[in-house]
Parts: sequence; structure tokens; C-alpha cells
Amino acid sequence: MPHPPILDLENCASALADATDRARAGRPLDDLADSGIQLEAVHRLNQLVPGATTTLNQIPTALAQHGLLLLRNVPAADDTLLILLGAVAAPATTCEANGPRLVDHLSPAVSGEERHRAQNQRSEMLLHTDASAQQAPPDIVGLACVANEGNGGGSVLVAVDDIVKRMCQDGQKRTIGLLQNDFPYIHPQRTERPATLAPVLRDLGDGHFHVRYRKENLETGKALCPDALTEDTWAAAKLFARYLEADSRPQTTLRLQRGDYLLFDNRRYLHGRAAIDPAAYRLLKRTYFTHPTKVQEPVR
Ligand SMILES: O=C(O)CCC(=O)C(=O)O
Repeated sequence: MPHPPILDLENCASALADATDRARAGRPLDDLADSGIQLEAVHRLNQLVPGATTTLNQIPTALAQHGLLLLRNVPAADDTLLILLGAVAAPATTCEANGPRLVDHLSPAVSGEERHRAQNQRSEMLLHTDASAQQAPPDIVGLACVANEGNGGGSVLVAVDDIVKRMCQDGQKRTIGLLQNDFPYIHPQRTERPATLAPVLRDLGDGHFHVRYRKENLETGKALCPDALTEDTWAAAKLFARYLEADSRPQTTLRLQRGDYLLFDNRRYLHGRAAIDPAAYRLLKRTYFTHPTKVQEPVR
């Protein structure tokens, strides 16, 4: 699969930071989910860089068309990330165990450094979609790169349509089982919560599919709700895992660099990450969004 389309925001970068400062005006980060503040920021941005709205409007268009987009030269301050995407989508909280946040700092911690989240592992992350055990996973995931120094930590993206196509080409009749509604998803660290029942694949009816998948969540679901599905349907999930892990799978690999903000549709793409070298320093900021749509400029 080719490299994601790229939109370089170099010409708006400092204006974005300025517009964010003005619109935020010292308010807490959580207030930036408010659409009025975002519109104020967009207005300011357009004053500073005429035509900036046209640039921002390429974001929802590219996401609808390709399901992924790489923004370059984005200032990775928490508030700027929210304002930038908040202009063209609705920010959603990340719902982590340690409290919902609008921006999550991900990475292995370096001693003495504060990180928001307990995702401190350096191991490989298998292909998955985010928040699969939640009733309504986010439509769009944004991974902004603050640092990615040293070896490892490469990102992998796989389009679910490509996997389904491959399974169908191979005549895998079990694929149909993945459309069943009752796959139980339970986060391994939140087993007190009831399972979320949902299909692995949704057929959109036009040759395209949506996916919800994390191997560990389904394994926990199976262990705690063994009767939710027949063995035959569980076999379909195992088969799907095999196609995802196949060396020959169609995939996009990229290495995020400082200033990159990778956006992808969490329903159309599974994502993963290569192991991170013990000596490497890596920090990503993750944001979730729903309903990407064009910028609405305020009427003045
Ligand atoms: O570290 C990364 O590149 C991705 C992290 C991730 O996929 C996750 O936390 O769900």
C-alpha cells in the first residue's frame, strides 16, 4: 500500500500556535472541545494566513476519500492539536483508566518524566482498532509525534478492505462469521465491565467494510463469555488474526517524525507499532475525533 497522502502545514504553523493562544486565553484544556472556541481560532487563523480554511478543509476531504492523512509541520502542543482538528471534527475523550482526557501522552516513560498514561511498554503492538471495548469507538485517531529518536517504533497501517478482499479471494467462507453481532469485547484490565457485543466487520454494502478488533479484548471476551458465540464463529476471528499477522499482508509502514500528525479512520484501518529499542526516546500525543466535517466559519 502506498504512503498516506501528505498535507504540509508549514505555512500555517506559527499562526496556528498564535490562534490557539488567543482562543484559549488561559482556559483549561477541556474547554477546547467547545465549538465556539474552535471557530474563534479558525477565524484568527484565517486573518493571519488567508486561505487557511481551505487548507484545513482538505483534512475531512482526504479522510473521507483515503481514510488516512499525514499532516506535516504541526506544532504538537496539546491545545494546538485540539484546535486544529477541532476545527474540522468533534474532539472525543480517550476514556483511559486513569480518567478521560482529550489528549493522551503515549510512550514508554523515561525515568523522572511524567506521562499521562500507563502505556509504558516498548514491545510490538499488534494490529488493532482503538477503544474496541467501548460502545462507540472514535471515528478518527490522531497520533502527533513529539519525538521518535533511536531505533524502532515504526507505525503500521492496514486497510480492512484489503484484508477482506484477500480472504474472499482465497475463498474463505468463514469470513461471513465476522459479521455476527455478538462478539464480546472486554478490556483485559477492565473485566468488571460488561462485554460490549459487536461484530468484527460491518458490511457497508458498497464493497467497503468497517472493523472493530483487538485480539486481547476478544480473547478476554471469549474467556469470560464462552457461550456468546459458536466455536465456528470464534474460528472466523482466529482466521482474521492469521490474515492480519501474515508476512504478506498489504500494509503501509511509516516512521513518524517530530511535527507529524497522523490521522486515520479507526473503522477503516487497523494500526500497530514495531517494538521500541530500549535506548530510544519516543513521545506521541493521541487525540480522538468523531464526525469530520468542513470548517464552518463564524458569521461576523
Ligand atoms: O505507539 C504507537 O505508535 C501506537 C500506540 C497505539 O496503537 C495505542 O496505544 O493504541
